[in-house]
Amino acid sequence: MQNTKDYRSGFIAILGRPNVGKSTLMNALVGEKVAIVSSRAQTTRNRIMGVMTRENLQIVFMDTPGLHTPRNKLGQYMMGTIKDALDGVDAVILMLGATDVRSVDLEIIRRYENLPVKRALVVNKIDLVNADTLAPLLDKLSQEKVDAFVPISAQKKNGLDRLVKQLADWMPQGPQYFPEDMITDQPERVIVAEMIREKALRNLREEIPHGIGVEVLAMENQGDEKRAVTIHANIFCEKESHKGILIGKRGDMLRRIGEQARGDIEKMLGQKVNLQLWVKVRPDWRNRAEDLKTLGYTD
Ligand SMILES: Nc1nc2c(ncn2[C@@H]2O[C@H](COP(=O)(O)OP(=O)(O)OP(=O)(O)O)[C@@H](O)[C@H]2O)c(=O)[nH]1
Ligand SMILES: [Mg+2]
Repeated sequence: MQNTKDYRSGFIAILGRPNVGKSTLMNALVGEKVAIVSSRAQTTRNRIMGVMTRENLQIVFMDTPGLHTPRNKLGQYMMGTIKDALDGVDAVILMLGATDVRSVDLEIIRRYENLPVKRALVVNKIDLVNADTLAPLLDKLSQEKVDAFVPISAQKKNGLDRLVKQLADWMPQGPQYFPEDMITDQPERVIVAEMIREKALRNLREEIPHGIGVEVLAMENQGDEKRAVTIHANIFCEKESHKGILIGKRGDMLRRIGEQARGDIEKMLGQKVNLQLWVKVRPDWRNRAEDLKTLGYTD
């Protein structure tokens, strides 16, 4: 651990509407996938820490669920995690997507105007907008009262060096909080559940993805490299009809989700994986305290 006067460190929360690319940015900065990503709004449900360690610098990022008006207890929990994420931060990233700037994005910028920390306005997904449209858009957004204005593409990794340089300048002198090889605070069991949920989000349509929750029940033989890790997990959904779609014809859908998740999990654990998935119907689980607790959505 370093602790010299040259060392800078601090905490930064990433805030913004659902689907603007907050988790994509955090993964790009950390250099590994610590938060799942999907084209569905409200993918992230927890505050997820991602640690970026560079020479004489450590920034601890807090990825947060997309800001929205909650419609159930899960949504209320998600919005609560944002308050927690802001506790003790040195700076915030306010993110919006260049393809879809709405008045609520600007309201969000104003909502955090009085935070006594540095604020960076980050316009993401610039790779999706042609130059003629982008120039006036950036011109307009750069009028906002923030401490830095940085257009990026988190996916193509454009503009990230400039962003990191700006954020590093804002970090106070401080200790290296976490060891160099630590990239997140999420336990492996939680990451496994998230990887399964990500594949469900990517393969399912319409309202079903929002009602999906994953509980990892057990991970057997972990660390025993000669054997496969056997992982048992429940996928929760809200209706009998959703269960049918989730399982698919002759189990096709569940098999596809399982195979895709298994690939990611094997890479992370460095071990062969035998994934056993079960589908459970839990009506209205997003409003039920017991179920929310089972799925880890409690403080
Ligand atoms: N083309 C392009 N797509 C991007 C970029 N950044 C993110 N995306 C895509 O945008 C979608 C949403 O990305 P996420 O990182 O999950 O967004 P988020 O803000 O974390 O969303 P929530 O967790 O729902 O709040 C995904 O399909 C990403 O692949 C980018 O710079 N360019
Ligand atoms: Mg996210």
